[in-house]
Amino acid sequence: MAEYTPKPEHKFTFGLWTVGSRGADPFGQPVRPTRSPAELVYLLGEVGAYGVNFHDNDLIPIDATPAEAEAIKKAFRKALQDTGLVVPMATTNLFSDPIFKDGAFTSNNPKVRAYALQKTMKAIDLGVEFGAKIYVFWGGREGTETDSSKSAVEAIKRMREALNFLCEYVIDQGYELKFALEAKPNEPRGDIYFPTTGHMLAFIETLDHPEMVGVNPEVAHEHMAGLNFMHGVAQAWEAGKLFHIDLNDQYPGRYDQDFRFGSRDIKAAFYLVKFLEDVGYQGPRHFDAHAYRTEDYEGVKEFARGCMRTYLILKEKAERFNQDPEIQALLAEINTTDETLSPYLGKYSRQSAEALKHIPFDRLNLGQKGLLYERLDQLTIDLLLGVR
Ligand code: GCO
Ligand code: MN
Ligand code: MN
Repeated sequence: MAEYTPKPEHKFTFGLWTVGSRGADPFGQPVRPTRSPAELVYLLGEVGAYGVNFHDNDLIPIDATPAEAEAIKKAFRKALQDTGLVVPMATTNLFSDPIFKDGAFTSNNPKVRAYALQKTMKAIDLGVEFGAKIYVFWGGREGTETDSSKSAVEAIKRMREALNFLCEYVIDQGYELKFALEAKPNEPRGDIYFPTTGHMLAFIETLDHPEMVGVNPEVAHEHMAGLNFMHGVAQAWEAGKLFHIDLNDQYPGRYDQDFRFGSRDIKAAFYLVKFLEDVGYQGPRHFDAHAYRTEDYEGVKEFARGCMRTYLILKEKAERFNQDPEIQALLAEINTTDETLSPYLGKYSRQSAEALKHIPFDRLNLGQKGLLYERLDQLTIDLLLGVR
């Protein structure tokens, strides 16, 4: 039995805001004391993570003096050196400060939009200073409670303008940085623009530098919308746009739970891990989740270890699925080939279209044939439940 020990090659990362979450919620105060960014890096080093990500203000408080900022950066840098952790991704907090109460890049107020650009440029500089290669945009406040307040079309145009501006900034600075857009349907806004990964993928193609921009899909965000997360990830992958991924778990139809990866829907988590491993996704596996509010920092470590352990267990299960003779025999039987039909199933030609119109098909027989999926699914369940 494998040990499920996290190693650097697994690229397991956590945000400062994840293990640093103090457990506050809309109904209750923080339950855990503040830990400094450097202390959180040591915690992540202890549990075996590969990297740490941050929002500008997770590292440097929004009203820190230059001297305070330098001291924090120094301690953080030392913690990175001591632990060997890297910073693969950085992002901007464009949602906590009251100035962003009606959005940042999509705000109706040009002063707010300009400030959001300024804050993001500085945050990009900070991320790059620590080696970030991926820059995430999560528009937590880019939305509405009342649609009488804003034009939804104008909001899209403003978002495009901001991203085009920031792509040019990155190019102009000579940074080696890619953007990853993260969709979420709601929370904290009543409705957030670009609610799913699919919306983001369509939007990216309208940007001036689509090659610099991909997506950062998050399990919880697509589950909140009742969607199949892996399908969205597959579409992003197929489009060459899976730059980053946020792993956690979530019951559909509930508040934003940010549970430990794989703690809710093991089957969905399995298909996701299997997908990422089968296609050879090389990016970070970022756990954007936090420990239950019931926990102290020992519980936070259990939470972080659990995210990585579950991923590695599911990775092993995926390998077993791929090697299981009975499962593979069923798959071979399901995925039939028929050379005589290949001329019609590829690219269109007038000739093949005309010929296809005259091919006889045994429609009734094809419709009656059972497809073996019950057996296949039960074998998958047996495997996941450890009796296979
Ligand atoms: C959320 C989001 C955030 C973002 C983060 C990085 O639901 O709050 O998932 O955690 O991922 O701001 O951009
Ligand atoms: Mn989230
Ligand atoms: Mn996220």
